Amino acid sequence: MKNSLLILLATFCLTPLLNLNARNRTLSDGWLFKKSSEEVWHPVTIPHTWNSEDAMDDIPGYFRGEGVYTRKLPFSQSDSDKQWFLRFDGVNQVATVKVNGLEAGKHIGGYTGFVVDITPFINFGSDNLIEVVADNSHNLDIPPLSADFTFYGGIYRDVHLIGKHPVHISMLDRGSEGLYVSTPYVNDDKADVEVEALLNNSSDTPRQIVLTHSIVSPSGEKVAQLKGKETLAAHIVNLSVKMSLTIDNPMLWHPDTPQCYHIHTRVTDAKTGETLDETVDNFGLRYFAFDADKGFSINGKPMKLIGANRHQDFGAKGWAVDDAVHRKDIKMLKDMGANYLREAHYPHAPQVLDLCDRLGVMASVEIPIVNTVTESDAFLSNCLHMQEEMIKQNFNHPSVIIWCYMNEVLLVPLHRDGAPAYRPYLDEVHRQAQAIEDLTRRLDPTRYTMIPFNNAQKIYDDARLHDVPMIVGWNIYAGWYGGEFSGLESFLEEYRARHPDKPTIITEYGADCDTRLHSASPARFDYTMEYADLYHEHYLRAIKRLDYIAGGSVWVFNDFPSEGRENSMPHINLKGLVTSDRMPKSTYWLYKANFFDKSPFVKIASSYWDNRSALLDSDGNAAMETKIYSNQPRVRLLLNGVDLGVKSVSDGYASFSVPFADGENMLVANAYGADGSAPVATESAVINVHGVPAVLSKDFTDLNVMLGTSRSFTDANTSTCWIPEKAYTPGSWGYVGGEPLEVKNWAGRLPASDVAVLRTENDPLYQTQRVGLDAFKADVPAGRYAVTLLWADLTKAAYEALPYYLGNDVVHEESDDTFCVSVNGRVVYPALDIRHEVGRQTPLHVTVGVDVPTDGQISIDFDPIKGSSRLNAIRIAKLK
Ligand code: GCB
Repeated sequence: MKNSLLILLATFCLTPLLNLNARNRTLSDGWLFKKSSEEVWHPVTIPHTWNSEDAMDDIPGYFRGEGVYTRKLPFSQSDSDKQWFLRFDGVNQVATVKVNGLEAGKHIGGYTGFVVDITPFINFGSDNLIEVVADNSHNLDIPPLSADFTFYGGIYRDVHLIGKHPVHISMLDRGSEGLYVSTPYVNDDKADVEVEALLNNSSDTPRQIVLTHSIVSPSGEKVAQLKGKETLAAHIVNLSVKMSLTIDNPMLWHPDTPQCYHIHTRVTDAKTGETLDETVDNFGLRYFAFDADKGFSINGKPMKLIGANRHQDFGAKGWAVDDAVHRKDIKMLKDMGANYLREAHYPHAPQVLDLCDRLGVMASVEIPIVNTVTESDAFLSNCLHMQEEMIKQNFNHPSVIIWCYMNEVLLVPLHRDGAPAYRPYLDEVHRQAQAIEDLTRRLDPTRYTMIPFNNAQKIYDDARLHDVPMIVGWNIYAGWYGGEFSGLESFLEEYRARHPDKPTIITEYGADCDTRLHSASPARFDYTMEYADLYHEHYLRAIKRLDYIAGGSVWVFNDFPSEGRENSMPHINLKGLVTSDRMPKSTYWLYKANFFDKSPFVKIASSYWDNRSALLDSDGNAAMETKIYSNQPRVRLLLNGVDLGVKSVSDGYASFSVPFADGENMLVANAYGADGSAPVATESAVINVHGVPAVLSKDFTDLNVMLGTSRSFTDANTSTCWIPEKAYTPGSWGYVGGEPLEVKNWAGRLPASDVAVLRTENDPLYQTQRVGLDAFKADVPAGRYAVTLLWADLTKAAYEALPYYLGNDVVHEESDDTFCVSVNGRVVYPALDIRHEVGRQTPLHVTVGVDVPTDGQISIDFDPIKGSSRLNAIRIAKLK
């Protein structure tokens, strides 16, 4: 380490940028790929993953092993005067890079970038063969060992080819840019800034250079030029050159004013003035603090951190997404009014934090230690390596305020409380945490550190983990995995009584919801939008109210793939504020109504649900509770031109009972300011309601009913909306006898089974059942009908406990129920045993034609032969 000889502070003229980085280009095309065990190569484009299909199919598991990528890369003779690097932004999870058959570099860890110097392996004047062997196998020495997300394999982020003059700003410090700007002291009046550059000279001769940092303020004013002369010895790597300056009256970075200073660093030849290398970067000046009583403050003012966790996938692409996805997400988060992002559970693509800097989103970034650790030095050493890469690669981002590690690390302790190895295991976790903490504080004393715990106070106390990080994060799911919403507050109170001095964030909270499922009587684990709305309304109120909570990050911004999950949409964790292809759910609008303050905003809840079906009441309407979200104090709702009144908005919403008519409905929501009668924001939605009368008239077309449930479900492909069951009464329709299928987990009864149903996308249609019913009857006008009966056996062969998926310990009772099914006296199945007919978890459909010559009844009768009768759903369509 060496300080610069000469530091020159001056105003200066910014020379036009030579942009030597033009030699920096991505290598996305021209790659061939095959799994190691395969013979045939396939052309692919980077970003790429080999798991986009098998992570979503019906076959449990996905390929975790080795894949090989190759590509030709020509270099001319004239290229030989440069040093050549490949930069990989992310390869999951071990990568071996070969050039012309020789190993040029190896990297462990799927979420941080790395750089390989390929110069010594290049044949200049010819084609070269680049080969990357990627391996996403489970590896006890590499985190994550287990987690609730799919570990997609492959080169799933960009690859860059970079050519540099032999004298250059280093690329060889843990994948960083070789330039670290830190801001050890900032207040409203002045900011101390330290700049460290790492320099390399790969040539055989020493070189005299001038290192210049030109700093420009956010408003474009030249602030300073730092200059130093250096002699770079031959073959020197990572020579550290530090300079510092003080900026008076700094323009502070803040989520509302995300203004960055700009630094242009140049290495020039001391004699000729030739530019040998240069780079540009941003940094920001801000000061912030976490306090155990007062929460978070930035630039001296309190601010609640409000935002979400994010995973890095999109729709069917898995992790192999391009830039646009990252940009869209951060933009959507900011537009929701959020000021905070937790990159979960690993560092995301570099573009994410660039955008956080520019849009004003504060971030915490973490390495992927999740659920458990391996008690080995090899594991710890990989963790330390990752933490160092993460910090160095993201060092200059003003958006980063927290370095994080070890998510819920005691969720799956390798040894149970009371076992002899329990205490040594906790000591080992503590040792590893302390080592990562010490490294973090040494590398970056300007930011906070955090460990997110799962809600099990005792084990974290036993492990003394509270003592290690500067902030404790709590992942709390009271009211989802079990208990009541109010469990949130009682949990936090208990914790605060034990650890009154620890700054705290709610790092996770959320409830799964499937935009296809709705209910007028929402319940825990029904996956309906309405239950998630209630959950978030409660949590949001608490987070706003509790001053000592620094903030909260919703689990999770986007629905994301988790291969082992089974629920209403298998392989997907559905707790997103937006779907996996980024359609906002109503919870997204709830947050926007509470936190977005740039312009007046109003939104009708679930307006995407524009094809509904519902039972008509005696007035011929289908009344549905409808929330209107707004950041304004009052909202008015009009239905088909009729004024439903003005209501005050509280905590971001007002609720209306809307008497939807059968057919097309026009909803118009107007938002008003505190005074004034003209709306300041308006939104309209057309909602088609397929009204189902209690008494089926000759105009009726079809009746689609799910049994054993109060949910309604829309088939996304056909827009058919299935409504909940009701009991039969003479003149009407419905079931006779029976009970909803009883599904239980450790926390009590669940409203639906979460067994994945194979060969269908419409799992919810089959995941509820009426057991022991005698009949389903419909009194119908004369005509010809098609009656379709739908079943699936909801027992499961074997289940593997997923630690993070606490709903998955459902008791699946084996049944070999056998029953006779007849329609209007005609036997359809003399002895139906669903599982023997089609297998477990598999849909069974049968459609029966029924002629009703005069007004009468369709009666589907069930006679048990062994055990109980069952029915999952029924469709009665009038054909003639
Ligand atoms: C958690 C984990 C996260 C899971 C989430 C869930 O506590 O940290 O990885 O995805 O719960 O949805 O269960």
